[in-house]
Amino acid sequence: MKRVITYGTFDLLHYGHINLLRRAKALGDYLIVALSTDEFNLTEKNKKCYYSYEKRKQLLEAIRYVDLVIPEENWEQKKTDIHQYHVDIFVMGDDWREKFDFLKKQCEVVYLERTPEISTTQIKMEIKNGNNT
Ligand code: C2G
Repeated sequence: MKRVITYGTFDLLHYGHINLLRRAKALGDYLIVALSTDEFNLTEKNKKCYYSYEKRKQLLEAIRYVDLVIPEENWEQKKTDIHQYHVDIFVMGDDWREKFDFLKKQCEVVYLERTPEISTTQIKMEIKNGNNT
């Protein structure tokens, strides 16, 4: 069984996230999503989430591509996660290209092309401006 892991906030879940999760799962048989906690988002990523960790976790667990959701509490846990969960492939969107190449010693590292023209920030802005696509 090939095990894949990816990390993120996944706030205001959108089709860019789904595209990423679908392609990540297609690389293996079991997909783990390490979901950024509210505290990690606030203190380390300067992100105030619209949905709480529990609600974001509930949404991710409802996605057919996702097999397990674990908390992402700090930047340093990736090496331990890869070991603890016997991960074969680490996947991130290519906005993170090269940032996690240090993990290549432990597993395959794959950067997938981001879906253009959609982001949580953009959704928030369009709602604020009253635009609907
Ligand atoms: N993503 C994408 N296309 C988009 C938006 C996001 O492919 N239009 C991908 C990102 O590249 C990332 C994943 O979806 O791989 C989750 O995106 P975010 O929730 O924005 O995650 P991020 O804030 O980048 O957190 O330790 C790593 C961090 O937790 C990543």
